Parts: sequence; C-alpha cells; structure tokens
Amino acid sequence: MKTHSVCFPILATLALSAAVTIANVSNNNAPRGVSPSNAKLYVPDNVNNWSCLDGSKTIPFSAVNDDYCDCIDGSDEPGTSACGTGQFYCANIGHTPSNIKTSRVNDGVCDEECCDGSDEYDGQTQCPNVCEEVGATAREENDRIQSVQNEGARLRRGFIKHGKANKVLLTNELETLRSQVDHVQLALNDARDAANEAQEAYLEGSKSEREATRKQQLEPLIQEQTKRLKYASEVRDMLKLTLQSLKENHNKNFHDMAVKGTVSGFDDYIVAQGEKTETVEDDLATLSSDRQFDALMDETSVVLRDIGTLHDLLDGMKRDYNTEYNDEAVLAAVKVTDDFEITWDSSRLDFADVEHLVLPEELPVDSPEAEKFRDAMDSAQEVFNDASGKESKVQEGIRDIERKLNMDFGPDETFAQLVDNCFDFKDTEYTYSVCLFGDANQNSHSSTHLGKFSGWEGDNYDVQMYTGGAKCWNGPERSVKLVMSCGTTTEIVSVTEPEKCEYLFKLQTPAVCPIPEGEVDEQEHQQEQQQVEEGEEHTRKHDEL
Ligand code: MAN
Repeated sequence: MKTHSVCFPILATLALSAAVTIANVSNNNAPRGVSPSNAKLYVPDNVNNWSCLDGSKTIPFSAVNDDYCDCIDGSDEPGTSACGTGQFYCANIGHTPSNIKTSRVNDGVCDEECCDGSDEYDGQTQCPNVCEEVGATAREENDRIQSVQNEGARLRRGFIKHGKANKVLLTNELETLRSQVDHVQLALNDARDAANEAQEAYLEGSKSEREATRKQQLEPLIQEQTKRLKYASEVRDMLKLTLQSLKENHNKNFHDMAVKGTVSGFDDYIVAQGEKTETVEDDLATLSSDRQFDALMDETSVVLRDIGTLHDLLDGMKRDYNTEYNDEAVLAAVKVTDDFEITWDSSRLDFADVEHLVLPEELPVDSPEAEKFRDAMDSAQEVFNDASGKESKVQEGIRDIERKLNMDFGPDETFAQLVDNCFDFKDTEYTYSVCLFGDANQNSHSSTHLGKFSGWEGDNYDVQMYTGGAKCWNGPERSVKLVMSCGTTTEIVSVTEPEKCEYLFKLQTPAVCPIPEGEVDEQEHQQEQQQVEEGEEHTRKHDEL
C-alpha cells in the first residue's frame, strides 16, 4: 500500500506511477473496478481533480486507484484493496458481470464471482478466465429452469382453469343438493315408520311361534342355570348358617376382636339384606323365556356377590383370631371356611362364565305365516336402508362441498386441483405422507400424526402449516411446515426435522410456478367467460331434470 509522504518524494512518485499503470487501467474508459454504469461518476473536473462519491473530499484524479484510501466511503479505490469497503466490478464477458468487495482484490484467491480472473491482476496469483465455460453451464441451467417454469406455468394455468370451473360447479352442486334435503328426509322418515310397522307386525304376527322356538332354544340354558343358582344358593345359605351359629355360640367373654369384627360385619349384611328390594321375579314360570333367563342371571350374580361378602367375613376372622382361646364355635367356623375354600375353588369354574353369559340371538321362525311377515319386514328394512343411504349421501355431499368451498385455494383457485391429493416421501427410517389440506403423518411400523392443515403462512401461497400433531416426548406437539417450489410435477422432494418434532416438507408443484405478467389478465378474462358458459350449461341440465 502506498503512503503520501513529503520525505520521500522520489519513492512516492515511482510508487504513484506504478500504481497508475497497474490500477488505473480498465477495459472501458473508467478506472479499474468501476462498472460501465458508474463510469460517468469517475470523470475529473477541469483542473483534473475528482470528488469522493460521498462528497467528503476532493483529491487529484490521479489519486483514484493509487492504492491509498482517501475517501471515507472508499470510492477512490474501486480497483485496489486499499479501502476494502468499495465494490470491484468484474466484467465476466461470456457470463454475467458481478461486483465483489474491494478487500478481495489481489488477495491471492480466484473469486468465483470473478470468473474472468480480473480480481487478481497483480501477477501474484494466476486466475484463468473461465467465463465461457461457467457461462455456458449457467446458460444451460437457466434454460432448464426456464423450461421447467414454462411447462410449470402451462400446467398451473390448467390448475387455475380447473379451480375456477370447479368452484362454479361446486356452487351449483351445493344448490342442487340443498334442494334435495327435504325430499330425502321425508322419504327417510316414511321408510323408518314403515320399517317399524313391519317389524311390529312381524313380532305380533309371529308371537306364539317365536315364543315357542325361543323357549325350545333357551330351555337347556335355563335348566342349567337353575341348577347352578340352586347350588350357589345352598353354598350361600351354608355360609350364612355358619356365621349365624358363630354369632350365637362364640364365647363373648374372650372379646376376640377378629371374631367381634366378623359378627358385626354379619349383622350389617343381614340389615342390608333386609333393606334390599326384592328384584327376583316370584314366579319365574309365568315369564317369557328371555325374562326367565335374565332373572336367573341377575339372581345368580346377587348370590355370587353374597358368597363373596360372607366369605370375606369368615376369611378375615380366620386370619386374625386368637388361637389360644380354643373357642369351639370359632374353630367350627374356621373349619367350614377351609372346606368351603377347597370345594368352592374347584366348582367356581362352573360360574366363571356366568357373569358374562349373554342371551343367544333369536333363531328364525320358519312357519309360512311368520315368513310372510318376515319378508315384509325385510323388504321394509331394505327400503329404509336405501332411503338412509340416500339421505346420508346428500348430507355428506353438502358437508364435503361446504368444506371445499370454505377452503382458501389462493386468489386464483390454483390449489383446488390438489385438495386431498396425498404424497409420500421415504427416507431411511420413515415414510412421510401428507394429504394436502388434510393430515401429515410419519409412518414406520406404526403411524405418528404430524399435524392437520391449519393454514397458509405469509401472503405468497407457497407455505402451508400442519399443526396439532402427536405430542413429542418432553417437547411440543408435532408440526409440519410445507414449503413449495416450482416443478412440473407435484411431489415431496425432501423431508427434514430441523428442530425436534418440527418437520420441514419441501414440495415441488406447478401450482407455484410464476405465470408471466400480463398473461394472467387475459387468461382471467377467458376463464370468466368459460365459467359463465359452464354455469349456464349446468343450470340448463339441472332445469331439464
Ligand atoms: C420419534 C419420531 C422423531 C422424533 C422423536 C421425538 O422417534 O417422531 O421424528 O424426533 O420421536 O422423541
């Protein structure tokens, strides 16, 4: 770097002339490092002076690029690194011109931005001019991007056309469906009434046959269950008697707390028994087989519960009574408890399924009379099913269309084409999937919900958010940011997890390819025209029906 010094005028003059020869020359007439568009700013005044671009100083024009920094803004050294803060212009003929910081001039590094090597001109470092090749590659890449964008824009125009036409179509369809609601609901109500009537007619008309068949079907079960109930009731009564005898005969002078507790528990049981309202039907034989069966089952569970309560009382005493008292009554009760535990354990299995036993389905009755009623009932049921299907279809249709019409598919309806379209991406560990405007998931042996579409981010309609996914262990609920870029197909090109449980999906799609300006207006006009025509056509068809 040169110094302005009055002490060494000869050295200074030599250095200045060297600097002028190496630094002040450039391809255009401007000083080195100055772009053609800035050349007009580097012209000396009539006394060969020049002012810094920030106006901070006036210096001799010969001091521009003299490798000494005079101006605060560094504008006097566009072609040397003396200031370091200015811009050095590389013409890069054969590629695209660029500007680099002047600190990178002659720093021994061939800067990529200066493919012509003009940033290293001091002879210390040889930088070949590679602008032709680099330019050719860049042009090829630009051509590729351009053709992707052209094709993408063509496809996007198709999306827009579809989206706008679809909106008109959906609006019309919604109107049609809404006009059908009353009709299908009425038909459904009528069909329901008819089906109920037919069922009642069947039940009434086939009553005696059905009851006979049912009786036959349930008889063995009822017999079996009656036997079990009888056995269980005997066991319960035996436990009750045991406790009753313990209560009466134990030696009250011993004040054995375990015995006292059991006796008072038994008293409570007896009181509760007395308070219980009788639920068992008195005369089972007068009931229908179904009721008989139910009553038996209910009674069995009551008896089983009682056995459990009484045994708990005896068992409590058995564990805690004072053996030293040798109270006969207590010993007798303990003996009964031991015997009970052995026999009950082996017979308990018979009751194991009792609590879960459910009534078997009714067998069909096959008399011709009953069959007639059943056929009528079946066909009324079919009509009802059909009416119910139609009604659900209309309601679901309305819901589905309302959902789609309420969605934000962008100002030109581009994204209507992609709603509910699903895409997968497989990495080494998971297969990620997203159904656009729906849900995102992470799948391996099981599926983890990553979020539900919650809206667009920003105003560009190219970033979607999916939130409220499965909670992350020790972290937030999972979520997905889906970032779109232009492509000729719609597909996920990468999935990453930049933050724990926050996923980044990159999706390429024609839906975000730029449409050259001006084209949109023309297209919009054509589309509006087309929508009007399609709408009219739909209304005409609807009216014809
Ligand atoms: C699972 C996956 C990962 C996530 C961890 C968080 O392994 O969902 O993507 O980072 O859970 O614990």
